Amino acid sequence: MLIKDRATLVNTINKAIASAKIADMHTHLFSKCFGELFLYGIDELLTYHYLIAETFRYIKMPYEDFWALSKKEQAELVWKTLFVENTPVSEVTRSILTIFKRLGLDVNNKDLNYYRSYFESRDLDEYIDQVFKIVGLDYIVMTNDPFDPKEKKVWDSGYVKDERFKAALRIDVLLNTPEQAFSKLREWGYKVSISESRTLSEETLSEIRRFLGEWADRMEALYCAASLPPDFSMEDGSIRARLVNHCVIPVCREKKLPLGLMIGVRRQVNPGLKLAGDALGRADVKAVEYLCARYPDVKFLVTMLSYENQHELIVETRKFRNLMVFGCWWFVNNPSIIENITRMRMEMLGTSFIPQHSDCRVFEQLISKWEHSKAIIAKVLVEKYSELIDVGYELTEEQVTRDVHNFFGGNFRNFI
Ligand code: FIX
Ligand code: ZN
Repeated sequence: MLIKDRATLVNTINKAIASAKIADMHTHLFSKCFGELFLYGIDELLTYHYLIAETFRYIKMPYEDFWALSKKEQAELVWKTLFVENTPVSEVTRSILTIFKRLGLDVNNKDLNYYRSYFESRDLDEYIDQVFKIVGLDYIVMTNDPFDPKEKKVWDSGYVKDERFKAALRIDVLLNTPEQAFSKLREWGYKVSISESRTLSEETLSEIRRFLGEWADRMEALYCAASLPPDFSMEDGSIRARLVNHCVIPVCREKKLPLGLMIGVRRQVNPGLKLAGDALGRADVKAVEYLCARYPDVKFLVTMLSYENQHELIVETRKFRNLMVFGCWWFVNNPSIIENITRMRMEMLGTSFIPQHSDCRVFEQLISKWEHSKAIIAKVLVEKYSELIDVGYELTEEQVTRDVHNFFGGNFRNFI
């Protein structure tokens, strides 16, 4: 069916978005079998590290005193500070209101216990179905770290496969703190060591490949991933670069797994804030170029944290078919920036990219993160398609539906 006017265009885009089966390719959510790692409910929502960082903009309490509070008390303080004493206009505070609205709650009630009683009465299985349905999710991808003791315990015993929660093998510890990783690996029976001259023996490299391969199989990982600092380089002779070249790349190639690189995070610039204490820095896209050019038979999923890196990453993506740019990560996951990045990507990549992932840590955030992103992506699509219609291009509903479905899942599925 031909789209002739703007009203039909808007309607077609909205319908296509509503019918898309979303693949959320990077989250920090866990399936039910991970027990306490499955975070949901109002107290978890309010103690999300994005909200804690904002709370400290207003309160004078020393960091230690805040961390000494129970989770419920922390949530109460965040609530009072950001939702009662101040206006929730920031993206992450607005997100809480979106969640309330979609779940049919009163967004004006100031009594936290009103919300608590709603969340406490949820049956988890029904709730997972309900939220997946509200969002239009097919599946989400977890972040699975074999070096996390709480998580490893579940993989060792008690893991129950749930098709809605797929795995991604996360290797930050190996690449960013190799000494720490090696000592754990030795504990688990892998013969690895770093010599005094900081060389890695053939046996060590082979044992690390064995470790990665075993965990990728065990998790049935869709991809392997790491977050990296702004000074990430493949040409600095570092242990990290050697591990990537000699272990990570060969395993990704053998197992046909893309390598996800999330570049630009400066961890713990303010340790007092704990998880909320990370910042960012502008990185050098040359590391991405090096990998894509040197390993054309390996696929790379890349996102960058600094706003300043976004344009050059798009240019790299135009140069390499084995590179897929994804999402608006963390500090660039704000409406004004998402809009700009999405527009820039469409202008230089057409529809061959993954516009969003959610990065959720708390289950209900799926609702707000996707609702907000859908609205912005729809806005950019209206603008871009209108330009085609204005020159007399015959745009069809089928075309729009295909493009939208690719954006929200198809491009990820095809790439991996
Ligand atoms: O490294 C990551 O995957 C980041 O997304 C997290 O470390 C970060 O804390 C976060 O939650 C950002 O959204
Ligand atoms: Zn993340």
